[in-house]
Amino acid sequence: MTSQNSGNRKSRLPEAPATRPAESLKQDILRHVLYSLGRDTERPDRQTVFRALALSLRDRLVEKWIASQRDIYSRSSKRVYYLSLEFLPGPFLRENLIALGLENEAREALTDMGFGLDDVADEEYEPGLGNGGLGRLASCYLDSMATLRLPAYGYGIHYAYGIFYQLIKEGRQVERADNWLRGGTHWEFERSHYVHPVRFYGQVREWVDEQGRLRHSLENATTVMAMACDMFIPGHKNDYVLNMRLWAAKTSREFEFSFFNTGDYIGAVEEKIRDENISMVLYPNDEAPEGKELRLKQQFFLVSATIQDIVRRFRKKGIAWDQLPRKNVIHLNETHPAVAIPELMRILVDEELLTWEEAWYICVRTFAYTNHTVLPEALEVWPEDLFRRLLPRHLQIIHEINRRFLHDVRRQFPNDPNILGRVSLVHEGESRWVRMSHLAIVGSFSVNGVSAHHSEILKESVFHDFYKIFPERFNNKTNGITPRRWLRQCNPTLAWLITEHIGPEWLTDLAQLKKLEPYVNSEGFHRAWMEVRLRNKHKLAEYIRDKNGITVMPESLFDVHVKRFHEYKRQLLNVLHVIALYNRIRSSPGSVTVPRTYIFGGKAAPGYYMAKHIIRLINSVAYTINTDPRVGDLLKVVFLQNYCVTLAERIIPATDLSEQISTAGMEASGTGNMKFALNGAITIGTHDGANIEIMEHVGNENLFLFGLLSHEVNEMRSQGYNPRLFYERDSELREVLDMIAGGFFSPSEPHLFRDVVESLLNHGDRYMVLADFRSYVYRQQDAANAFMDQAAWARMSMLNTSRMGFFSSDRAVDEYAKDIWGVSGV
Ligand code: GL9
Repeated sequence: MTSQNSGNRKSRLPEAPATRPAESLKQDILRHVLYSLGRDTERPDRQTVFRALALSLRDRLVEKWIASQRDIYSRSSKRVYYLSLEFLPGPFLRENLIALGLENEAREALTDMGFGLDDVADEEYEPGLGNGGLGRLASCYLDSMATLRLPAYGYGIHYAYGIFYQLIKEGRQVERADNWLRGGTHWEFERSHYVHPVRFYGQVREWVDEQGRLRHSLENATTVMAMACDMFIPGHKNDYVLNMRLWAAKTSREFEFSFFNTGDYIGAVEEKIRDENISMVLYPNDEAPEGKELRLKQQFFLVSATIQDIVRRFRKKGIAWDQLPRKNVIHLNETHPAVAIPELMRILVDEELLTWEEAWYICVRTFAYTNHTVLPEALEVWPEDLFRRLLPRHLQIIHEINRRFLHDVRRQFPNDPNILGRVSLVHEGESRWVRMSHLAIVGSFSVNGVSAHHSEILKESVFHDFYKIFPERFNNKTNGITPRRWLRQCNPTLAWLITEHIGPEWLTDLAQLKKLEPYVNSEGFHRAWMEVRLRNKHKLAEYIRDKNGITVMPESLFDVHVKRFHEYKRQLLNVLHVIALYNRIRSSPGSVTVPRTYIFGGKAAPGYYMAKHIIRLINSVAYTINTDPRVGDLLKVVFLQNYCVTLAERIIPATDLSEQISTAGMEASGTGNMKFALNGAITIGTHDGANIEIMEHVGNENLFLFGLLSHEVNEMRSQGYNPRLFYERDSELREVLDMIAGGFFSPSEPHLFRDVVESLLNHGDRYMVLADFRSYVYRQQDAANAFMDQAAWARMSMLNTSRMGFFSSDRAVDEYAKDIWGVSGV
């Protein structure tokens, strides 16, 4: 590495030898096969070749990363720290090849060695370090931060086991541990010399120092070490690379030899293992935190190690603490890392000896918070007792933040004494709970929702009191997705067709897709568009045949519902309609004319009974329909197991109709909705989350919205919603529910699905499935009619793609950078 160039933006590390790039890549691969992996270069297997290729790319990434870090450092740029308990990067190989501009070279090098790039890419096993939308969003945003050359860092946890691997066995979800590290890590650098101590438990000691100041310190704490693992995120063909730093827990006991000297060697080793459990597994709960001690430990583990990193870098500058917010912004992805607020307070007050007022001034200017959900059960709270045991000093600090905050609120709202209980950081009732969202709002200068609709709901209901107190903090940042992965990579032929017509600029300026609009009237473009889409459907049909043994017709309407299983996402509403179609086919042959292939996928939280039960219902319905000879090719139902980023990349380009049918007011944004529309699928959806903005962009005539609006949902609830009325009035719905309750789909266990129907009829139908059933059925009929006119459908499809430019994560991240973070590209 040359150092005389450091700080120069154009500085490059040693030039590659002047051979053809493909040849030099091949030499690198062979070198890694032999020297890094210890295999014979004469006949490496596919997995070895994949790993050697990954290592060859890592070489290129680390060079660019070092150069990018020098740039950030020399410009003394303000830095963005994006803290998230989840990242869902998906497979890296193709993404990195595209970003580095090495796809063709890799193809050539591999062909030379007797391998196909597609086969080699299929060897990659993705790191599932997130549950769903929230984690995937974090990864899209890192991609955009790199493409926009922002001085940013992603920080998260290096879980040894990610989200579970889902098997479907006899129709049921079965969870298997996801050992994503079993093949070794080829993308990351483990920095075993680079560790920070993280301290939990213990007691707070109060004492007075020589200057007469009251001091606090933690005694008898348990220490665990956080080791950095770095993964590189390249920008799109811009030589800029960011770092996603994931912390892995390591025992500190190796550093404490006395521990081993007690004679209980095995006992000591067991304790050592227990420490390392902190980063062992991702909690698989979607929007319903479990409240377990280990989870709070994980949160603090990430926060403590990361803040130490931030403070270390800041100290190197040798400037005053009050400059911290001018040089850094810490973004909290949901409340999961919100304990960063009292942790920074603790460092400033207890260690750096700033006054409370000075420290608080700095904190509130440093943190920004994104809320991702309004489901009441998802708003994170921790039992105060648990907090006190695990983080005693942090609880004291939270109490002091609360005391001062409530004091101000009392002065601002002297005539509303109830507001204090509503906004308190600690819920006081029979038991006491720390409310993490209140902490995050009070300790941040910015609070944003993730779609226009969601941000309004935050201001008007969920956080209405806080909006009155801090109106200037609230803002919206509608989610976005990266077009590199979600079009260029997952749908290369469509991407190629687009580039052929409008050039490649759309890859970094998605609004350019607008230039496709003149072509929607060109017959040639139409044909090419539909050919590409049909080819994608053929490929997915093959996959379905391989994995599920079901033959589906590529010409049929591919109607796709893939996402986490949750009652509010209403996979149940979808399957009720499937059953209604099935009944029509049986009772009046000829009434259903558009053949459909229903594709479901998604994981349910392992402890979420109803979500798992609905997966089982779908599989039972699938079995009944797929084996009924009267149905033939008119209807097929497929459940693809283990939905993940890799599988999404296969499914999305082959989708005609995208199901986005959450109960209005419940889906904060959705991002799957954007991926489908970008690839030319038509949305059937509710007036919820980002669906509303998608409608505004693609036009009401180019998607199918239906159902109650969110204020209608609230009104109907407050007036006493009676789902039975819908059951009694609608004979088609009645037949469907009676079949499920009567065991039609579970003949050997007739009562199996009775509780599903009970939840709708007798337990209030919390998600308004029955209230929206009829308008959903009508809208589905509209979709089927539209599909019959293939030319008109093609037009809708093209218009969807061409009008999705707004939903790029580049646009979203650019808004964060300008409106919240106050940073620009280096
Ligand atoms: C979520 C919301 O439910 C989605 O509507 C939103 O698009 C994403 C990203 O902002 O965040 N919040 C949340 O907790 N999850 C989301 O998907 N759940 C998971 O990530 C599993």
